[in-house]
Amino acid sequence: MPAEAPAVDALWMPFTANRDFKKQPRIITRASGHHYRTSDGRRMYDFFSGLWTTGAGHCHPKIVEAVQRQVAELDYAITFQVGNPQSAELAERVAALAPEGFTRCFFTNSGSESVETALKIALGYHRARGEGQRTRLIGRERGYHGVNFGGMSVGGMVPNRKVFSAALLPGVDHMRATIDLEHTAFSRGQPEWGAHLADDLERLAALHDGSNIAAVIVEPVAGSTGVLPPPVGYLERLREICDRHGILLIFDEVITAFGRVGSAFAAERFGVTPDIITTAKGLTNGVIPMGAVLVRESVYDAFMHGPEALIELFHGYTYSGHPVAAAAGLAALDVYEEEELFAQAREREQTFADLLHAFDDHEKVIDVRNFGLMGAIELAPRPGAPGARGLEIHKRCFWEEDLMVRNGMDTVAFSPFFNSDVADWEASFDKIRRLIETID
Ligand code: PXG
Ligand code: PLP
Repeated sequence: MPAEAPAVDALWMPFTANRDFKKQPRIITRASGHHYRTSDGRRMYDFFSGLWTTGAGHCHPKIVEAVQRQVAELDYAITFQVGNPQSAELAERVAALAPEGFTRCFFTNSGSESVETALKIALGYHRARGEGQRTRLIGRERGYHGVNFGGMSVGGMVPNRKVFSAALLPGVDHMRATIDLEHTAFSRGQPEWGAHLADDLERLAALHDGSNIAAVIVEPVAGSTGVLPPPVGYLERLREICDRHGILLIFDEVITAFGRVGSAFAAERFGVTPDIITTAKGLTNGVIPMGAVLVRESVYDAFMHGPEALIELFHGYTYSGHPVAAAAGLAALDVYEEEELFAQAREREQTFADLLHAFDDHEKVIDVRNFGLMGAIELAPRPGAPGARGLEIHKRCFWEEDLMVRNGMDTVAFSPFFNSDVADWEASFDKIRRLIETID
């Protein structure tokens, strides 16, 4: 074990192979800009910018200073029935960045909570409009919507659903995933094939009757299940079908919002406007946990009926609109704007795509996918040991190459900083290529 690594016995690590991890814990002790410092003193390039969170770089002085100032001034204030200036201002700022018509913002503490909130808003919306029969929810295979019961239910991540199957929400269906290597492998950006998969929603509307469906939730670009960009025309078609049947369209933008696809929201980049947007991660550049659910004016308005003394949406978290988190959010939005980081991400995306797709003809690679600053290289599984190659790349990058990358099974994923130095990408991809060549 490295010299300064802490004892990790008491820690139950999230989404981690705990026993394997504890044999040789990978510990980060400091971060600055584009690099981490490990417990054994090595400087490591972060090719995942946190966990899709930290596009502006680590320990940005403006955000650090804003948090320090806020925590000394108003550490916390009761959030139910009483507000604070930071959360009110952040709601305004986020709404101003959002696609036109998104005027209201509900704060949470994570992406998972944003998803639960969005699903509850969808059900409440229909009920408030006298359509309480609209209770069915539609997700998609290979979707990831966090780990709480609603999000797991509409999600399509199999291991996450397997153990908890008895407690998943009833009345949920899934559309097919938008990936099929036979047709989509090595697409640059959006695959040309696959718009017709949106018709799965039309089929479900025919099966259940559209008037029973409350909402459909998708990630505009699926992230954690391996970077799956939407086929050309797919999101547009989903929007049309939702309109035809009065179904709310929820975009889960926990990864894609705040610059990851070179715009404030993927909705803006794709020119498709949903009814509800969930966010988290980049909202504070990852500095303090916080999420936000944005809704169109008409969604909010539907709730604003009945006696004014009564709560319209029976929902909220102790930390909804936490002043320190909101101060981090305000500072992050300032940094994004002042440093034109969304445009910087957009400027770099072609170079990133070129470097990724240089792996297209490698014999161990079965797919390469990209959109904006999201990228994935899918390796052929080692015969009889699916996932082994991916984990080995992650671990050897950490220990031997001073490089942080993430793997999900045999897919190695990349989430670079918006203001990355291209030379760092080149050096990192050289390391990845060497590793892919040397693993069996
Ligand atoms: N929705 C989406 C689209 C996400 O990507 C969540 C909801 C849940 O957010 P929280 O904050 O509750 O984790 C996410 C989170 C990965 C990875 O390996 C991705 C996420 C989380 C952890 C790992 O790509 N996304
Ligand atoms: N469990 C108990 C016993 C609580 O009192 C509360 C909040 O008051 C919660 C759970 C929910 O916590 P949070 O509001 O932080 O999500």
